[in-house]
Amino acid sequence: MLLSVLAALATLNFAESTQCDPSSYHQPAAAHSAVELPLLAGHTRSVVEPFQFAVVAPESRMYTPSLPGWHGTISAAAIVTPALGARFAMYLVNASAGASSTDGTLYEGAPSGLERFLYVLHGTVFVKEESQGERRLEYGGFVYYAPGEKMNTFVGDEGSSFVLIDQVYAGAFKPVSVIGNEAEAGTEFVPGEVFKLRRLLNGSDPGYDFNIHIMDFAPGEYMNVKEVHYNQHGLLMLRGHGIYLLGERFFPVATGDALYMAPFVPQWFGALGPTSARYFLYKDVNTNPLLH
Ligand code: UGY
Ligand code: MN
Repeated sequence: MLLSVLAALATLNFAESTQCDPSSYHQPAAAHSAVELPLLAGHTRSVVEPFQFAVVAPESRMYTPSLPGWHGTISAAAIVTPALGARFAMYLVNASAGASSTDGTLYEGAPSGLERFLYVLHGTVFVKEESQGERRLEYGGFVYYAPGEKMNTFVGDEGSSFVLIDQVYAGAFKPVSVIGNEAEAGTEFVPGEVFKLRRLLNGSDPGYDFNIHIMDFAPGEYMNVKEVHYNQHGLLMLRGHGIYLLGERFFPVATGDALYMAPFVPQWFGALGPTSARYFLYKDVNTNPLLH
């Protein structure tokens, strides 16, 4: 009985698909328009292979109402922490007006040598730094607090959100704090590659032990090098979609997905779809590979 019902359903589906109007094949815009498929119960695209890589899709993120050293209404999803094998922490943070991290280096239990990078996704964040005074950051605005810097950060708007990177400094210099906006960072071509690069925290200064880049791909562009390197990455898809090679597997990724790549994980990205793709990328640099 069950078999005959399934057979009847299969015939029905086949009959429907053969009735598809062939003229619609000539409507690429409709064919490409974003279709929000309802999520299947119990299904997530998130995949975590500790000490190798993680793809954390929005539907599986867990937000907690606290973040060490922060006050006010805040909720943070820890995407990357040392529990995964990483040497840094990457959080996605939602915050309300009035939330703040003041003198963050002084909070109880803060590791000595804490350095921090904050990149604004929505809303307004005010930051205060000794030499540059108070600055207002909106989308694309960022601050790097060097180790020992007072981390005065105040959230200005309801519904603000940002990416936060915390790390314990492993370099041998005294790096300086930086405040800026990605719009002020010139785009660069990387020899042998097609993507465009913007350096927010510039690792060509040996004082910094990580860099932050924004990488842009036009539709159809892909990385030339199938990279394997000793450095780790934290990544947030800011725009578009594509396919990421992690280890030996390919993962479709889209705006909002967050990734971790451990040292030596083979990695490659291709931008698929009709729009350009952009991602935010953390990479640890300038440390002695023998020691880290
Ligand atoms: O600089 C990098 O390592 C960068 N090209 N990696 C990546 O995009 N996965
Ligand atoms: Mn890389």
